[in-house]
Amino acid sequence: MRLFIGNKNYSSWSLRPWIAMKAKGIEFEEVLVPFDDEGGNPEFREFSPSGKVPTLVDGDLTIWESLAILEYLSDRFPDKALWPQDIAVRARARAVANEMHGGFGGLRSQCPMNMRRKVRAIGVTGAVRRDVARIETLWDGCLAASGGPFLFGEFCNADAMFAPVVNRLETYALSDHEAVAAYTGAMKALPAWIEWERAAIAEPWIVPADEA
Ligand SMILES: N[C@@H](CCC(=O)N[C@@H](CS)C(=O)NCC(=O)O)C(=O)O
Repeated sequence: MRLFIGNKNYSSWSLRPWIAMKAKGIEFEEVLVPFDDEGGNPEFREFSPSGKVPTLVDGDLTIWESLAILEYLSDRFPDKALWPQDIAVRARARAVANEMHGGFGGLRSQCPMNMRRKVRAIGVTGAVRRDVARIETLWDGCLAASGGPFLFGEFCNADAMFAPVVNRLETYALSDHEAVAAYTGAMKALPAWIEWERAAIAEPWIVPADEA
């Protein structure tokens, strides 16, 4: 299996399936194709029907869209518990993963993931503040119900979807909620997170549009 990803410093969508596969011990070959301009990279079209990363290639099958990749991995590796076992808990995990995939536009557009950026607050709009408040409520509720350390207990696809948000809330100093601190600690202690962050910091590429 090959996972095509973009710059580790900036490509939040790429981080999602990458961290899920690493955290769950799924073997894959990583193919990093960096963004060469603000509009992405025309080379992405060579392996991705949408022209975007991440894209997973498994034999003859090509899957794009981060959440579809995570769903495929769950089907392909049922023993890896990429979604919670219990049907009701799994439904909630899917709801929060979908909420992340389709929402939080204010936070996503104004506070790009940037693994190498030093912690520093920036002026943000009400849209970002509303996104952060919703994330605090969501993480707090999930952690209280599951007992942590991840949203539904053990790391699952919902955590993969929120992994880049951990960086955003921290690097732009957006929250001092205790649930955010606890979840950030759990995420950043994952060997997979540490491996990604280390590689991201060592990258040479700067994308000015993502340097908020
Ligand atoms: N909805 C897609 C979003 C993918 C996406 O926007 N990826 C960015 C990199 S993080 C990209 O490939 N941008 C290049 C472009 O838009 O041309 C997913 O969930 O995978």
